[in-house]
Amino acid sequence: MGKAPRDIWTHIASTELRDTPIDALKRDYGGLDVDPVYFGADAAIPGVEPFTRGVRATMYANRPWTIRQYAGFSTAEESNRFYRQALERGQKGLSVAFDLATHRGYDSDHPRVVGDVGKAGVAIDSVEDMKLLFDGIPLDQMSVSMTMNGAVIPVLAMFIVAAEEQGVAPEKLSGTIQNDILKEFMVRNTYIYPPEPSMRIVGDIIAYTNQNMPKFNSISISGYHMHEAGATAIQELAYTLADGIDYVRAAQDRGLDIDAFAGRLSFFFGIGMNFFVEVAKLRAARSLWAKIMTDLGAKDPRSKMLRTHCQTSGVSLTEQDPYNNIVRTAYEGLAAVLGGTQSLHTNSFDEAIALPTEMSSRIARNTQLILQHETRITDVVDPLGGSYYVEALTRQLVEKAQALIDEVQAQGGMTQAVQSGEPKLAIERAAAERQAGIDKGEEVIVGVNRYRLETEAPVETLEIDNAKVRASQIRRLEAVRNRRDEAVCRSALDALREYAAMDEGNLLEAAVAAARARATLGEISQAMEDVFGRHDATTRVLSGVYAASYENDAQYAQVADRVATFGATHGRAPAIFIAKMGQDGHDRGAKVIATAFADLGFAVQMGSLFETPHEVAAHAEQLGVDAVGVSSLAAGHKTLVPELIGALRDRALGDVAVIVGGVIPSADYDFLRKAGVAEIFGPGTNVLDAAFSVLSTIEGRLSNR
Ligand code: MLC
Ligand code: 5AD
Repeated sequence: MGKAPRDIWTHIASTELRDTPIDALKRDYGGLDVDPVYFGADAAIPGVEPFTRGVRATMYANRPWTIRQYAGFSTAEESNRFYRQALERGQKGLSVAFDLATHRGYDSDHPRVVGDVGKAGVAIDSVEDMKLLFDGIPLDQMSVSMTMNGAVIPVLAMFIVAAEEQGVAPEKLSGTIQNDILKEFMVRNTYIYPPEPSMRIVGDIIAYTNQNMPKFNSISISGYHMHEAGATAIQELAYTLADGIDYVRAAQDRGLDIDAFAGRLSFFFGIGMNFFVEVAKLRAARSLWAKIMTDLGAKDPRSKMLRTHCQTSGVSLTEQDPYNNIVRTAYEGLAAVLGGTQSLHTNSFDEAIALPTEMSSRIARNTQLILQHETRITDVVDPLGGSYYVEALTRQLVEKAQALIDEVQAQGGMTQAVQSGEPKLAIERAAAERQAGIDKGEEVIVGVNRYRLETEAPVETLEIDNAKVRASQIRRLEAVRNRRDEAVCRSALDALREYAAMDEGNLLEAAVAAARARATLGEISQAMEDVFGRHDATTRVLSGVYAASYENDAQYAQVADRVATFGATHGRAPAIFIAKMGQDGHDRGAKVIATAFADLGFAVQMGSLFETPHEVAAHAEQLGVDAVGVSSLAAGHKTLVPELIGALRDRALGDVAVIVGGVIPSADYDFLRKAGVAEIFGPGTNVLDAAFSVLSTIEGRLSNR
């Protein structure tokens, strides 16, 4: 006879509760009696494999999820000040956002990152910066998540050394390093090295943390960025778990025992507006992972627990009527919690405009504090368990994601699939279809394609003077280089290069020595680049997807006709070059525009990621385009766009129309127009309207010639 579900649950719950009696979790809501958990006939038990109902028996009734807001901007001092205030005001864990220069392994004085330093996150060049970042924050007590993938070796090494110099040994460090490179090649684009050495780095980090940092989560296997790039729930689930399989195999291949490291693998999902689907997605993820890990040989239940962080969706938020975003984020946060997340970031309402201000981040944090302290939803474990609808959705997601995982496995796993580019294209297809649905009004976005305001009141935004940040970083870099023992630093870097070349030794271990000797992030990164090289991805543009979504649509036909008329008049199609400049790898918008414009009849060329303004101007000249469309989502526009316009003028291409799209605060519109930008399109722009408008601009310029 098996034990009754409630008895099994009680047993596990008692260990989680230690000295607290279970009855302490009971609640009285004004005469209503509430238990910490409810069971149905199906015997699914929270805290028991396959963990569909949650990885802990007691979940939030014993310990609420961690309020962990992702943040970072400008210098280490400024970010440190921001963290300390957030912690005083109710935040429970830290989560560091680095700037794109750091992500891509460049010191702040590198010529390719002039527009990026301190912009989308905090600039970190050396251990000295890292120490300032955590000044006054005891690293043996605070769990710290670091979103770092490309430059993961120098950043984790600097974190370890900063803690060491704070008197905290590695075994005391708790936190998470994202260290998920496969999704970088697919959607997030902050890779540095080619896939193969990149996978070695992931393995080295799992091995090092397994040995030296038992409380540290070695990886955060992320679906969030796929979600943001437009993936469906099935794609997000399947590709993320399939990435997880490859990481486990990579660690097993180097002789690690699965039960030794698997308990420190963690996950990260995006939570959008399709409320019940998002709840079911987390439940399905746990159940799928438990089975996958069993199949891979795990025995310890802890190895089979999918523990996850969640972040509400950035793409679901709008530039128009931005206060609506507070409401959206609250619902998304609720879905993450009802899905059983361990840790959560709720976005700020000014997301589609700029980095959060102190005010908008307070509201975002309070959204979680209100969920935890006022709504009473923490009292009962998995309150949606047993809902006919949620259970049915969960089962369907399990089945369909499993089918896609099987497909990926049949093709040799995710490392292979990523190199073929198939998953990336599948996600881009889903993104283009979704955009068409929004443009056609089939999917309603309040304040954007329905109930739009005639005039928008501007909101205050955070502005970072990146020239100032860069100058101060350069000063500190010089001081670090002047003060260090050059010979010690060189020999540490040589050892690291040697480890890379010999395919032997642990790269993180070597980097810790280099960081201690005050080698900079750029130098540590370069030592490995000397051996591994820098990855150069080819950009592919889909065709036909946008057009297919618009079959028999009158407005679409009208715009396509006008493009055709242009062709008849000029003997060629209107030509546009779509550019991504600086280290900003957010390419969903650029890809959607490229696909749509090409389908409408434009001659579209898309540049590679990470180009400089001068490289873009050279392409524009070579291709003889009418317009350059710049997509900017990482706040580099005020530096990079004027530079581009200057470079075009230098080539006597002053009448090529420069068009900017992406996340641009309205306060910058004037600045950009004065610099010579012809048109600016923010988030929420209808793509057909944009195409029409761009065509008119091009025609206007041609008739003025
Ligand atoms: C939890 N605990 C319990 C319990 N619930 N104990 C008893 N009863 C319960 N009910 C214990 C846990 O076992 C653990 O201890 C401790 O409490 C902490 O709980 P946790 O659940 O592990 O939470 P946390 O420490 O917050 O870890 C969550 C995580 C981790 C595992 C998901 O990986 C994490 O914090 N991830 C955050 C990732 C992140 O912030 N990413 C930002 C990405 S932004 P013990 O001893 O077992 O550890 C991004 C954007 C971009 O990527 O693109 O730039
Ligand atoms: N500070 C706060 N939030 C950030 N995000 C990205 N960078 C930062 C930062 N520096 C959030 C946004 C974005 C998601 C990837 O993370 O919500 O959509």
